[in-house]
Amino acid sequence: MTQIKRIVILTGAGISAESGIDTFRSAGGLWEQHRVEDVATPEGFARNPDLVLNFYDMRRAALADVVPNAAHMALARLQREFAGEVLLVTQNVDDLHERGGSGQVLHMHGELKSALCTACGTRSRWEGAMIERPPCPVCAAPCLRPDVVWFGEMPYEMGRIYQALEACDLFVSIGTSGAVYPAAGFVEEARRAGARTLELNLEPSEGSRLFHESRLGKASVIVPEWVEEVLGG
Ligand code: BV8
Repeated sequence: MTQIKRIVILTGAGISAESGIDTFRSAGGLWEQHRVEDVATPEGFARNPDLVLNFYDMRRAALADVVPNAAHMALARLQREFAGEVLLVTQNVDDLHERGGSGQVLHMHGELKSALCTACGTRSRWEGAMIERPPCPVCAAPCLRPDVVWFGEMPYEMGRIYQALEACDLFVSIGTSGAVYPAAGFVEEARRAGARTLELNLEPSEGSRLFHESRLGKASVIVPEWVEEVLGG
């Protein structure tokens, strides 16, 4: 394999599944319990803010009951030990990559542990519930919403992500169904830039045929194996 210097990794809900966090599209997953339109769109939030605040309050509180798994730890090891550059982009809003030891994590769809003030636009670290309409830490307005990117909203740091995709030698997609854009299109950007593309997933994603290589299995097994390979351990 030619010398790999720059790796871009994209993770989705599948990497947190074995930690006990529901994915979106598996049976009984998050989207089966709620209609996307009701809980993950600005229109749903405007229509019924309590429903949405509760949905995210529950998911934020549930973070206390889960721990990172071997896949999160393996990616943190890769970031520590790989001689080249690693950009870890996640679609997940949980904090398991950070708790698994990853220093730099790019949450393109925001984070449960962040609050966005709809009055002053400030994003603040946030641990508690929002249902009681707590004051914004900066402007004190009772206007906090989950700092999560809903459907129809622009994901964060797209410029930085596309720059990294254009410059990478290897793009690895882990635990995502490839159902949501623009993340689902990253594999094509990487191929256009001449990068090798690898998918590590429990089952073939919607974009599987776009990857040079696709390995099927549980993230807690195949991600540490792949990291071991890359580090030449
Ligand atoms: C935007 C945060 C533009 C919220 C999320 C028609 C065509 C194309 C696009 C569109 C279209 N109509 C609308 C759009 C755009 C839309 C979109 O893509 N819709 C889809 C449904 C067609 N996208 C957007 O709206 C995005 N914004 O386009 O903005 C724009 C332009 C100008 C100006 C303004 C805006 C924003 C989308 C972000 C939505 N927010 N999450 C929250 O978390 O509550 S989406 C959410 O679902 C995730 O973040 C992720 O992105 C997405 C997919 O979820 P996955 O992570 O992949 O999880 P899933 O359950 O689907 O799959 C899990 C996978 O893991 C499976 O494959 C499974 O096999 C595997 N797995 C399970 N267990 C394991 C495992 N793998 C390994 N090991 C295991 N143990």
